[in-house]
Amino acid sequence: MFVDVARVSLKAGKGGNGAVSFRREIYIPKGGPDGGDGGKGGDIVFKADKDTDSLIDFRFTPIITAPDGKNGAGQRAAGRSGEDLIVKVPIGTSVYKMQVQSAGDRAGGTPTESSDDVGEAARSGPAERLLIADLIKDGQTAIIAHGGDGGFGNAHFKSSTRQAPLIAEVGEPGEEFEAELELKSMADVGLVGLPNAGKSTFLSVVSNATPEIADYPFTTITPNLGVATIDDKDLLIADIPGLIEGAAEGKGLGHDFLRHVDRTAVLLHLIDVYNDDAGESYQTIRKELEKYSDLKNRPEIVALTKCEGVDEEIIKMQMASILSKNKDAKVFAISSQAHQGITELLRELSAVVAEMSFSRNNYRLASPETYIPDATEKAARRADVPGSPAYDVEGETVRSEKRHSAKNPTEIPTISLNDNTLKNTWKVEKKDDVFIVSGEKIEKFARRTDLDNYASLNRLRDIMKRYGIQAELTSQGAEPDSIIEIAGKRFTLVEDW
Ligand SMILES: Nc1nc2c(ncn2[C@@H]2O[C@H](COP(=O)(O)OP(=O)(O)OP(=O)(O)O)[C@@H](O)[C@H]2O)c(=O)[nH]1
Ligand SMILES: [Mg+2]
Repeated sequence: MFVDVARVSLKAGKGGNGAVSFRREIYIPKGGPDGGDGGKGGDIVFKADKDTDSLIDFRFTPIITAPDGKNGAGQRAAGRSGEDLIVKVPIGTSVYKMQVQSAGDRAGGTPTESSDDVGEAARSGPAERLLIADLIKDGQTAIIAHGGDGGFGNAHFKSSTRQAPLIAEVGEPGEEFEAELELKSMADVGLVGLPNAGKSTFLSVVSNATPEIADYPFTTITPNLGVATIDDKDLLIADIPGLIEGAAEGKGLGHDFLRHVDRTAVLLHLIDVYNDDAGESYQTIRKELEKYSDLKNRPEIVALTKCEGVDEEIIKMQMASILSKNKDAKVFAISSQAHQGITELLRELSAVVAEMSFSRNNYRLASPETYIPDATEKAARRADVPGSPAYDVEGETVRSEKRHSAKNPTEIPTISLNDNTLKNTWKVEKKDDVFIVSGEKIEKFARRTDLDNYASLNRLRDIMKRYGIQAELTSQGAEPDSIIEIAGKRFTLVEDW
């Protein structure tokens, strides 16, 4: 079975908790803190693979989970990281994160990935698709869901004023969300036309493909791919089911399969020379293409098919009819059966493909505006979060040389001041009687805070003070016993209330 769309639930690994532990040695009664860090949760990584050609596996495994990181232990023993889970997908797979805006969503708050949120949101609003990766080259990888960072053990929190820290962080939860996968073929040329126009026959004549061919409409129900060679150049051609008037509204086989010509450099629009009016046929298909994304702007070549033995006059009349609808149309007359005009047509297609190669990668991406870094680069970007000096909070020495180290240090992009400033920003909003604090960095701290550990919670309160959040809360009327919520975690403004 050919499957080109699939829904999956993804859950990356949770980070392990940091340990609270003190050194015990025979002659040293009061050893220093030696609690090790929790291990990072496993990422879910998608990898484009040339030997995978359908998304069918996702129908059988709709839930994908990466392993959690292990907790840290005494003697600075770091917890083992959860292993990344590599999932193979066909080349041409676009991955969309389903984002659900819940009715009472916090304005401007960064979307959170906790399971509660997904559940709440699923009840309230329609999902929006956000493109998060587009895997178009064999071997290309992308981290689709990030594992949570491990929490720091108390060995990290030793400072002159805090000789015996009881603080350790909990591990962050891994990202968890629903994703939609869409397979869009990587063809150079896309065949479009009414049913029975001769699309599959053309493919069978110019390539190694052996599609089904018959004298009735809708012979083709799933896309066929074939490689044609012209002047030593290969052209990957996609043959799809025929379109009819109203396809966009679901008539015939609908128009969803147009996704398989969505990345092509050029469309080859085939029209049966025996149609009553080739211009009308041309217009019908053009209207359907217009209703499907930006395909209407794709370079197009038109060819009248089945022209062997047809009167020159009739061919001219049909061509004129097409030109009356689009004076710039490039129209060929061919016969797949008699091999007439095929070479010239392939040559023209090849020229357009070559011409388009400059801007082509745009077409090949699911969304040209979206730049999607691959896994290595993303890992490098994450080097920004805990571990970089920006993460450190005054008075606290947080060491984390190894954390998120990029595989190739030369690839680490420069992180501009703006990025960090943005991460440091926060805001306070009052909803009912709860003060909700949002902001990338403060939420990250909160996620790593163990609310059951008073020392950890006080550290979070300290950080809020340093960020000026405490002052803002007070000015907005927060009392010592007011409830503060950050990243879904709730606690009182001041201890013991
Ligand atoms: N005489 C003649 N018949 C042709 C030629 N090309 C295709 N045909 C016939 O046209 C009919 C339809 O051909 P297909 O290739 O199945 O058409 P299609 O566009 O793929 O049709 P769908 O898959 O239903 O959309 C078949 O009976 C073919 O034999 C040609 O060059 N000359
Ligand atoms: Mg066909």
